[in-house]
Amino acid sequence: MAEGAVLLHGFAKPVEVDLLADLRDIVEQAPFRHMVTPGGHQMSVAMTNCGGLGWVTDRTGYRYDADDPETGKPWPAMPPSFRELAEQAADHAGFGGFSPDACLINRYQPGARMSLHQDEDEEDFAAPIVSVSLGLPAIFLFGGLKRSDTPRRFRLQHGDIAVWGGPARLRFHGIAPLADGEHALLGRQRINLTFRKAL
Ligand code: MD6
Ligand code: FE
Repeated sequence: MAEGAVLLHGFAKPVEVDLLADLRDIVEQAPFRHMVTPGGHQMSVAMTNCGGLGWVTDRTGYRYDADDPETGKPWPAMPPSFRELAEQAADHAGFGGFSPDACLINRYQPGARMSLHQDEDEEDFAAPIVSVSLGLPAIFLFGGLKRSDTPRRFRLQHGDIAVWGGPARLRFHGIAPLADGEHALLGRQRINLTFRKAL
């Protein structure tokens, strides 16, 4: 996609059944919820997390937290199926030694979108981000280092993994409003797993 940003088509397909079984367990312990931004807007994307740290937003700001604010309990552990896939994808993309401590799980229903943003809440920008797409296809908006740079558009399909780091780590990006459809395994939704090293 750009220097430091690689799209691995179908990379997650061989383990889709394991991923979805583990996802079901996570969502039972930490259900999807629509978080509120510091500006007071409820996000159209529903979120949960697994791993030692989870990304959260509320009226006070964005942060990583070891506990789910809804339950007060630690986020569910990152299952080996998730961790191994993320580490292998990073390796494949040329980022050896990636060891994620956070996995943000996004659920898009038709019409949900993610406006252009930078992933900048992590301590260390040396580690890449690994982003797994499952379910309905989406249009990934991939911009530059300035908000005003016109984004390019990439189609992300079930099983695709985007890995980006190095010179691409702070590029603006987002997801266009999800088109309606029906996916054989996931129905009317798209799930995105985003692995990061937060600390
Ligand atoms: C999504 N992804 O794919 C939203 N961020 O649903 C992201 O915000 C993202 O895909 C950083 C790197 C890759 C991503
Ligand atoms: Fe992002």
